[in-house]
Amino acid sequence: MAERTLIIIKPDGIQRHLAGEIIGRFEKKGFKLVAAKFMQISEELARRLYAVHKGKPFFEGLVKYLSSAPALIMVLEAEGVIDMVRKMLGATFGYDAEPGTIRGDFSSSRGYNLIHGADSPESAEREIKLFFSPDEIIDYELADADWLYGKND
Ligand code: IDP
Ligand code: MG
Repeated sequence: MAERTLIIIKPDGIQRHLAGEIIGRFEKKGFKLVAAKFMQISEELARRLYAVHKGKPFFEGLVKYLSSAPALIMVLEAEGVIDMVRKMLGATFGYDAEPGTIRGDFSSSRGYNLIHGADSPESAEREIKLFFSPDEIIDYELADADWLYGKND
């Protein structure tokens, strides 16, 4: 099985009608969608997701933001997907993120940066478990896998 990562289109991404745009980028890149869930994240779950930031000045605002309205949570699969997704997100603050990245193209904000992506294999494993049970993650083949992941060496 190829590497998996967890992404969340945060409440501002849904409210600003950017979900299709964001998913489209990952689809076109060739990542395999293996799980998806649309839900309003509870405050408690937001606290667990962002536990590493507990105590920081922005923590309470972050929890409130993430749990304020529905979000779209997805698991994407591909070799190297964790780092590729992080590059596609761009820097944390919208105003710092490079054009061409999701945050760079669509966010001018500090904290309201549209999307979350796990930052390491350990985070990905932990975060996927927070949102999905094993039977909610679908194992299947993409018909164009040879073209998507082909090697010419
Ligand atoms: P990341 O999402 O790029 O991994 P982290 O540093 O892990 O960034 O921060 C988690 C989330 O917390 C960010 O995506 C952003 O929404 C929010 N955040 C981080 N730093 C600040 C801040 O200084 N002010 C407000 N919100 C922040
Ligand atoms: Mg982070």
